[in-house]
Amino acid sequence: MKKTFVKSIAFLIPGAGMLGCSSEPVETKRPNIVFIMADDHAYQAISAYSDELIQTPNIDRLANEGAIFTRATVTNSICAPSRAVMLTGKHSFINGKVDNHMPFDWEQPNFPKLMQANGYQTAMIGKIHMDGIPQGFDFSMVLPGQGHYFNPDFLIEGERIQIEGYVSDIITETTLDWLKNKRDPDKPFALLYHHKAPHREWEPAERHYREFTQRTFREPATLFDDYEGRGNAAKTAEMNILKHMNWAGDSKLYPETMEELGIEPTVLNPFNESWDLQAFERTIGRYNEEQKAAWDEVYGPINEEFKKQYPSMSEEDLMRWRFQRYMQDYLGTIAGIDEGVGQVLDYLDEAGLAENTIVVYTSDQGFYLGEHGWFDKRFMYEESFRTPLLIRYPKEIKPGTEIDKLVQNLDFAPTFLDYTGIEAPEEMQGESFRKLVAGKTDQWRDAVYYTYYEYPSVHMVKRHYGVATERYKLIHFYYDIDEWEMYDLETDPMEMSNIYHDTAYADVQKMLHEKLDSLREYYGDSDELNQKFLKSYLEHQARRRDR
Ligand code: SGN
Ligand code: CA
Repeated sequence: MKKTFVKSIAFLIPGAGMLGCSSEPVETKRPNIVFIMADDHAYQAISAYSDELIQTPNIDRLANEGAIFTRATVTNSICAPSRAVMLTGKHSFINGKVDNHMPFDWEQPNFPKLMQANGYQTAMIGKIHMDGIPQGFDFSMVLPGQGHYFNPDFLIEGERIQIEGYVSDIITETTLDWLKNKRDPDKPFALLYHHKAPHREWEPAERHYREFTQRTFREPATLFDDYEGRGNAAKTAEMNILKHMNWAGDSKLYPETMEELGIEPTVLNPFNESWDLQAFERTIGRYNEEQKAAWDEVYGPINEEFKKQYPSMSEEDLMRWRFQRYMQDYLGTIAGIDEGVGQVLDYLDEAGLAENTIVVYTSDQGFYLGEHGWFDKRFMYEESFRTPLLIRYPKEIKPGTEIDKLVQNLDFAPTFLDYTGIEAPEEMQGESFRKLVAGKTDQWRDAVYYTYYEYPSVHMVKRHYGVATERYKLIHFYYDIDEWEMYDLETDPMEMSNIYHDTAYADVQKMLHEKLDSLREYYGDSDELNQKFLKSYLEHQARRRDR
């Protein structure tokens, strides 16, 4: 594969700058779609949901001028599987992409392919996290795998190119360039604008880490959770900010600081993996001289201050310090996304496209910002089960709409197809929420189904599946454990106490078991399928370890 290094994105888009100024509105009948997805963006970090941590005025515009969903969830809270569900409208166990490691079959129908076949111009810019050239797009520029924050490589129709700069800015500039110069004004378009941020290891742009490292953020009530009252799945997960974060990559200690203080690199999971020191190399190690100097100027003094405090710090102090460090960097990366979203919305206004364009903002899943002492996702507990969802479409959605129904990422493909007047194939399992969000119906499903497979693996979250209604949740953890958990979100919104064995809830338990069974049957899931995926996962893992 040829590898090129460039300093500006203007070279990358074929025909860029050649169409001249195409600001006249496109075909007005069928709507355009700008589908914005971030990676690991917790709803707690969007001010339309909660303004305790950060202001996101541009993302909030979508809620103010359109709708906000307060209980949007995912079907499988992890990156690549979530994207596969989003594209195909099918549960993981049907589309086959059950975890980050299994290959994705690009041959199956997806909504961009269907739109392309029906006269739409389509583009995919940013993170997709799946091997193979994305199918269904007239133009694609994607990060290989997780991608890097600074000076990242991109795959442009198979060619690998390194671009100097900050990843969120490059993704936004490419998106604007596509809209301005590559878009065919005679066709409606579907544009997937997909950020890498705020994925671990949380590296903000220089202009933001200066600001955010000065701030102190509120701690969640469950930061010091001891996992009593729940089963072994929560107790054995490796997502604790104090115990399982890398000191170098995540908390931004220089390897020399660690050595000086005698801090051992973090070691994780039964395979005794540690990538603590390498994490520094693969993040800050990639910066050019100027970027590194700016980083040193801000993080150098943080390291110095930590060296002074460390000898007298208790475990509790360390947890607090690591939580603040985490928030400063995580939220700093979100500031970069919010600016990008603002630029894209401004362009839609200027070009006269806002009225006829559906703009969606979501994440591939939610994320823990210290709740239960955690970072990362994967669990069917609320913070990672839910995902932010905001949508603006002035023609159909009233400003300030709030929807608390149980929509899922499973519904994106059928919803977009519905808006564009294309029939969704029978095999798609989601439902269109077009009428719901337009206020034309309040009929909606009363329960959703969830599955999670990636275990044993990083963060050690056990395999599980479950059902959620508006009020209750029932989860079954299986494989090397056989435990049921049940929660009443009305009396226990933070999910601190498992009521599965509480006799006062016997009727609820029975009702949830029935719902779970019927949803598994309806969507085509079974214990046999779980066994099949487990077997291929363990084989795949054994092959990797043999190598
Ligand atoms: C990496 C991260 C994990 C994360 C997975 C999956 N570690 O392994 O914390 O859970 O990706 O994330 S890191 O130190 O390499 O960043 S996902 O968003 O792709 O599913
Ligand atoms: Ca993710």
